Amino acid sequence: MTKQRGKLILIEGLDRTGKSTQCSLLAERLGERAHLIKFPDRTTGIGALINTYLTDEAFALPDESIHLLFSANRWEQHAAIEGMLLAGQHVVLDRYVYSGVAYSAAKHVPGMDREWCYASDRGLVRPDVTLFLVNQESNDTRSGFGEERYEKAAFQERVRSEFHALFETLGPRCDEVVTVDVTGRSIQQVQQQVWDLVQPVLDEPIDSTLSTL
Ligand code: ADP
Ligand code: DGP
Ligand code: NA
Ligand code: NA
Repeated sequence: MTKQRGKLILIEGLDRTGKSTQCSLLAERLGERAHLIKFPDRTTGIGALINTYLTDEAFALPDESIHLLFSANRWEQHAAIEGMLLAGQHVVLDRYVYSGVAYSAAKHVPGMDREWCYASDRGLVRPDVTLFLVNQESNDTRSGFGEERYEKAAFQERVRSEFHALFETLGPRCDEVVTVDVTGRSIQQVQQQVWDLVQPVLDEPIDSTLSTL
């Protein structure tokens, strides 16, 4: 029997909903068969530019340009992700394509609609499951909120609407997007919920072909 490919597990959500916390805990629990990749990956040259854009409001770039840089940053890891999955490793992603579409489309720039924003990510590996963390309460009391460019309550509301609209337009693929309500839940409670959702996906038999976005 050929070796099962690994599964691509994505955690999405607004800023400070607990994505990074949950991704680390999940990767830790999955053990040595798992890799954690965070987007944006600020460690590359493109990532350094993105970091400057996010942390320095005075750093000006056209909205189209920064969108394509975020997308290019995901493409930088494409071959590595493919390789790990085909080698039987699981990959946990902290943000990915859906953040790309939701944050950029939320700017409401003429011409930058959801389709345009999605286009540059077409061909990336499709996640096997996406967990969308939602906090009904505002995240703005969570530590660190407000430090970066997009962390403003009004803009976050627009991103929230874009995420919902995007998941609705994905149609049947939406079966793979599961909303996780983190409101009033402790880190440990959310972690258990995440684990209960991910475990059945890990066990699902699947052929070695990777599908793409
Ligand atoms: P994100 O990656 O979504 O921006 P983080 O995982 O960095 O969010 O968490 C943001 C802050 O909220 C951190 O200080 C973290 O310790 C805290 N936090 C994460 N999950 C919870 C939770 N379930 N309840 C309370 N605080 C949390
Ligand atoms: P994080 O490091 O997870 O806090 O993410 C950095 C910020 O960048 C966060 O506000 C979400 C935003 N972001 C992530 N991906 C994209 C993208 O592809 N396009 C845009 N415009 N913003 C993104
Ligand atoms: Na952030
Ligand atoms: Na994070």
